[in-house]
Amino acid sequence: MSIEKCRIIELSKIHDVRGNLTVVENGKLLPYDIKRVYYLYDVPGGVARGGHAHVATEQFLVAMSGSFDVVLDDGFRKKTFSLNRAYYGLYVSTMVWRELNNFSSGAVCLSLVSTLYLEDDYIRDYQDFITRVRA
Ligand code: T46
Repeated sequence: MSIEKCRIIELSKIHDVRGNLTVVENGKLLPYDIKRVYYLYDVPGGVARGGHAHVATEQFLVAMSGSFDVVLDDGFRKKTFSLNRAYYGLYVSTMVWRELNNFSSGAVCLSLVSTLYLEDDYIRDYQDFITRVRA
């Protein structure tokens, strides 16, 4: 899958004197049905997460708090996205290697996922990934 499919998606921001509210509804904005939600938090400074690709899973990553970078690689091109607001996120398509790094203190990464958890969906070996995407 090409890295071109991966993109920032803006969410609504409903603002009033009490603060902001952002909503994500299934069937709207994201190009898949949300089947799972997980979040990364208390990530120690200097640590990277990810380091794999997914065969069938699509995800939408949001910096709910703080900031971090997402480095995407489709086997031909690499692109880095910096996430630091709760009202937009990064859509990550299938067969894209991702690494998350540069986590700020207090960063929380929310992920809205198209599949239930299945370890068989992960490609955790980079050479295996390159072989598959270049085949
Ligand atoms: C991704 C990046 C951004 C589960 O049991 N259920 C789950 O839904 C998930 C996501 C993980 N796990 C278990 C599997 C491992 O034993 O939690 C442990 C840590 O998972 P992992 O090493 O895959 O964590 P990350 O941060 O490297 O990757 C995660 C997601 O797995 C991945 O899809 O894109 O966050």
